[in-house]
Amino acid sequence: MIDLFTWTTPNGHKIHIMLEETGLPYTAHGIDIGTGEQFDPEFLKISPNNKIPAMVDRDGPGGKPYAVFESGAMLMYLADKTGKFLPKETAARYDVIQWLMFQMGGVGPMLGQAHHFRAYAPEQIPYAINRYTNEAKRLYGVMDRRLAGRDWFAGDYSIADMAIFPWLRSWERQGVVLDDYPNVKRWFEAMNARPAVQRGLQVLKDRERSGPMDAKQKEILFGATQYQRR
Ligand SMILES: N[C@@H](CCC(=O)N[C@@H](CS)C(=O)NCC(=O)O)C(=O)O
Repeated sequence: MIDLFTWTTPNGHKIHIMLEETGLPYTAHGIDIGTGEQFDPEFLKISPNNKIPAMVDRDGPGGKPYAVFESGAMLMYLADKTGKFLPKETAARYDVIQWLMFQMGGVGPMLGQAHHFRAYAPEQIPYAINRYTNEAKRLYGVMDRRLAGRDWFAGDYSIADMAIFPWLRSWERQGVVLDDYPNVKRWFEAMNARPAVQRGLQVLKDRERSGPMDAKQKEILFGATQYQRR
């Protein structure tokens, strides 16, 4: 049994999708990052960077509980545990890992910043908006070229696809027009059509924030609470 500590955000959705695709039994525990639950000392023991997702595999290596944080590491752990969505053969395996790392180091942070400066920043800063919107568009271009003549990012459907997809769901808020990237759009629609992806997106949906972030939530995520020394 996996105890998953998560929320309804792109990094959470990656793991929901993987757990649904593999069929591993799991319980999703909501960590409401808008109310500061990510700073609970018990949560910090398994997620020292105060971010979701994190998990405890009650049946980890050697039959002992094992905790994992960082969604890329969690995807690799779950893939190795089940033997699914990450090939064993070296070249095929590293093809997937490269595109997983591209998501972790590029797509997530850069699209996140585009979203932040376009939607959440208290002032509209043209330099920041242009910088991250341009970077978002550049990354969509990289993905569009990669997906030309391919169904998936690296060989068969893999954890790389699961990692990238949730970040592209908010393309409008990143200043991107999906129609400008036809290969990404085709892949996105194929992802969206997968039943396990649809189930993954429903996890904790009833607790999802409705409407814009309020001042208290912004303070917790971007203000003094975030930078308090613990
Ligand atoms: N590199 C981390 C990023 C995780 C992350 O940024 N999580 C966000 C939600 S998508 C979060 O928990 N934010 C709460 C906070 O920063 O306090 C991963 O991929 O797991």
